[in-house]
Amino acid sequence: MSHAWGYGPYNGPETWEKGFPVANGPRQSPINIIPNQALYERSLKPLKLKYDPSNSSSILNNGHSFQVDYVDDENTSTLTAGPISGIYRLKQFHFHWGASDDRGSEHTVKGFMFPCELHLVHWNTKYPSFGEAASQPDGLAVVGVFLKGKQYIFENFDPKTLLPVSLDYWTYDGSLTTPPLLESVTWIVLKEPICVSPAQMAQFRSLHFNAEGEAPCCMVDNYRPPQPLKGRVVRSSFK
Ligand code: 1SD
Ligand code: ZN
Repeated sequence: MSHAWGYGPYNGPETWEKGFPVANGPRQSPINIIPNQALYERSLKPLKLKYDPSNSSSILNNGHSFQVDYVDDENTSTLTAGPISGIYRLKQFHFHWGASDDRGSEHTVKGFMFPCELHLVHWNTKYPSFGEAASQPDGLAVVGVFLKGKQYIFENFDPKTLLPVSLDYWTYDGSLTTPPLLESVTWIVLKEPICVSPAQMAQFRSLHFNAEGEAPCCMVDNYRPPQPLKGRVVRSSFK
């Protein structure tokens, strides 16, 4: 394996606590969302997403997922309002998915797993860089979008095309879902899934975890299962 941590039997989520004790911390992600236990809060504002497609810079297989990176030296692609204050800049987006359609999302809704989950990762510009923001309690904001089968294809790199019609969301204080599992994320999970075709899911599953020259190992099941809520409240922007 080219990475110490991964999603296999010997380096998967159950083993991460050895290298990263915060795996058992008070605000870990993902979680199971139980809609009728979420607290509707009228004061939760609509999300404002402003994305400039010309900021996308590269697409890569990072060994855990595939990821599209954005240039983030100016406030050109940003997330504001919603549950956060200040300006958060888009850094990258990536996906988590299963080997088959019955699993793959990290967040679950009433125990239901979607085949795939998109994460749009933003950092708080009150800190000097993504790296510094990533260890602050209000450093990151990740928008999670569920993907379900089986209707149409999205082909544009404009992240806005990856969003559903409704921006109704659940929000809670959580963490990165991969090591180092830092507890720095305001999670914003959209209620409405977007649709993806079986052909496109097949393309995700045809990616490889391994580096060139290593034994081929399909990139599937790259999700962390839900973690204990530990008294946290999930709030919703909708009734
Ligand atoms: O899994 C990603 C990881 O690849 C990296 O993007 C990190 C941010 O530095 O975020 C996690 S996640 O919590 O967005 N899944
Ligand atoms: Zn993620």
